[in-house]
Amino acid sequence: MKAMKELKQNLHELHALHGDLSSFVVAARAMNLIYLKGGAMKKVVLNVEGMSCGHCSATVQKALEALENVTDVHVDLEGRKAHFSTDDDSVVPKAVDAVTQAGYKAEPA
Ligand SMILES: [Cu+2]
Repeated sequence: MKAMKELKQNLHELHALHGDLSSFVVAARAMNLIYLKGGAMKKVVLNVEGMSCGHCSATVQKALEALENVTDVHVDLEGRKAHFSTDDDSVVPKAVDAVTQAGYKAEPA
């Protein structure tokens, strides 16, 4: 846990420099997550069929954002695609299921 202690010390110094608690907490969480998981984030693209308006893309967006280990969700209505980041490959079929449950057709691009 020595590395963790050093990480906390570094973050404390960062905090002292910037004096912004919220960004400090966000940075600490992100670093803690990377430290604990040791995994690299991977970008995933799904082909999504059936979206016809902003309401559809918002529905797909929400369905994906509700999943664990999914971040940076971006739904491209015109391009008929959904993009997100994850460090967990098992999330891809779950994402396909979530979009399907929301009423659209999805498959990994
Ligand atoms: Cu729509």
